[in-house]
Amino acid sequence: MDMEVEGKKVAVIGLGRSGLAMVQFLCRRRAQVIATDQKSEAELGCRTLTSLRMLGVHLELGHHTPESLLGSDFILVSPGVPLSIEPLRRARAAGIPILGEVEFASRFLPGRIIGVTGSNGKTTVTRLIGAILAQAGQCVHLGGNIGIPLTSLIDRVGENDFVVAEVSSFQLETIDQFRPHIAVMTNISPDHLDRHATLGEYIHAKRRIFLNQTAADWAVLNADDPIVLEMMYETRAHPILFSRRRELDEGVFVRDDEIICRWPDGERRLMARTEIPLLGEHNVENVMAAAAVGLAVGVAMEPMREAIRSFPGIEHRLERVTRINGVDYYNDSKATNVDSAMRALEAFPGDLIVIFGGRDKGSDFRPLRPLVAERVKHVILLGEASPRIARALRGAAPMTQVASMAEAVRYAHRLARAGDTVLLAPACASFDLFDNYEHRGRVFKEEVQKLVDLADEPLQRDAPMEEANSMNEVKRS
Ligand code: UMA
Ligand code: ADP
Repeated sequence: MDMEVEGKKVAVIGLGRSGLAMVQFLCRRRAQVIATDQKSEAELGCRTLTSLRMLGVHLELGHHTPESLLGSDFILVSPGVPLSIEPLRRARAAGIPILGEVEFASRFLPGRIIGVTGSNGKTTVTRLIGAILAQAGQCVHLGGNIGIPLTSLIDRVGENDFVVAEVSSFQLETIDQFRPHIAVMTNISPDHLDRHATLGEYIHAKRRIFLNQTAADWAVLNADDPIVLEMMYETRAHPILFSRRRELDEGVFVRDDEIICRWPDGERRLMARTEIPLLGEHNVENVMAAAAVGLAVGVAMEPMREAIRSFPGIEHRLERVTRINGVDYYNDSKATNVDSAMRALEAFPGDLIVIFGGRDKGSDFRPLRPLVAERVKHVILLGEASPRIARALRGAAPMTQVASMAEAVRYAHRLARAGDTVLLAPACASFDLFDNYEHRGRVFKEEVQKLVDLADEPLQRDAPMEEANSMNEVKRS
C-alpha cells in the first residue's frame, strides 16, 4: 500500500486543512513540495506561509499554473478543488497521477478503517461509532470530512487502532485504492449539485466507498432508502442492513419501539427508542447505523447501550439553545440541504417559526412544502437563495425576508408565542453571509443570547416591524 515519497516532486493543490496536513507530512518524509492555492498571500495569512517556506516548500499563490503541476511526479488535491479545473485537465492528459487527500492518507494509515458516507448523518454516525468503540475499550481515532484530515492521523495511529473516517462525495471522487474494512452508507438525497453535474454523478461518487471492498469487509446499508438498498447488489462486502420501517432477517431494526440486533447467532435487544437522547427519527437511523458497525466489530450490547445513552449530541445539529418566555430556540445550522431541513421539521409536532436560506446549491426546495404547510407558522428567509425558496413555498406559510441573522432572530422573537419553537434549519450552504455553517450557527446563538440578556431586563421591543401579511407572500421586514 505504502508509496514512495522521499525525493519525489509532489504538487499539492489547496492550502486549507487538507493541503497543510499533506504538505507537512511530505516534508517529514523529505519530498520536494510545490504547494499552490488560488488565494493570495494576504488571504492565506503570513504565519502559515512563513512556516511552509521554512520547511523548503515552493509556493505558487493566487493561481495554479499548469507548468508548476506538469513537472511533478504526482499531484495531491484537496477535496474542495474541482477535478475539472484546467491545470488538472492538462496534468491528467499528460499522464501525471492525481490523488485526493483521503486516497493519499490511506496509502500510509495503519489500523482498521471504518468509512462513513451518505448525504446526511455522516458526522453523527462517525461520532456515535467513535463513542461505541471507545466504550468497548478500543483505541479509536476520528477523521476525514469531520474536520481532521486523515493525513494528520498517519503518525498517531497504531496497527490495532480503529480510524473512523467521515468521507464526502468530493473525497470519494479521487479515491483509487482506499478500502474501508467497514463502509457505512447512511442515506442518499440530492446535495452538492453545484459541483456534481447530475444527481447520478453525485451518487456514483458516493458508491465508490465500496469500490475496493472484498468479501472480508462489511457494508452497512440503510434498507429504508431505495437508492442505498440497491447498493447491496453492487458491493462484494458482507452487507449489514438497518431499518426503521421493517423487521430484517439479519441486521438492526425497530420493533415495538425497541431497537433489535438480529445476528446469525440470535436476536438481542439494544435499547428502547426512548432511551436515545437525540431528537428526531433520523437519529434513530443514525444510532442503528452505528450499532450495525458495533455488531460487525463484535461489541456487546451493554457498552453500545451505554455509549448511545450518554451521547451528548453535536453542536449545530438540532442543538437546543435555550427557552425564552416558553419559546424554544434550536440551532440546526448544519441542515445545509433540503433533506436535513425536512428531518428537522419532522422532529417537531408543529408551531414552528423557521429560518431558511443561504447559498443555493442548485436544490429543489419544493419537497419542503407539505411539512411547511403542516407545521410552520411563519418562514423567515435570509440570504441568496431566498427568492427561489419563496417561489417554491408560495402559499404554504406566511414568509418574511430579512437581511441579517440579527434581524431574523429578533423577528422570530416578536412572532413567537409560548409553546412555539424557533428553528434555524437553512436547507442551504452558509457561504453567502458566513465563513461556514459553524459561524452561522454561532451567530444565531449569539443573537438568541442577546434576547436572553434582554429578557433579564424589562423586555425592550424593537421599532415595530411589518407584520406578516395574510396573503402568504414574502415581505421585507
Ligand atoms: N482552492 C484552490 N483551488 C481551487 C479550489 C480551492 O486553491 O480550485 C483552495 C482554497 O482557496 C482554500 C483551499 O483550497 O485555501 C481549501 O481546500 P478545501 O476546500 O479542500 O478545504 P479543507 O480546509 O482542506 O477542508 C477539506 C473539506 N472541505 C471541503 O470538502 C470543501 C472539509 O470538509 C474537511 O473537514 C477537511 O478537508 C478535512 O478532511 C468541510 C466541508 O464543507 C467541512 N465538506 C463538505 C460537506 O460536508 O458538505 C463536503
Ligand atoms: P453530515 O456530516 O452528513 O452533514 P450531520 O450528522 O452533521 O451529517 O448532520 C447534518 C444535518 O443533517 C443536521 O441538520 C442533522 O440534524 C441532519 N441529519 C442528521 N442525521 C440525519 C439523517 N440520518 N438523515 C437526515 N438528516 C440527518
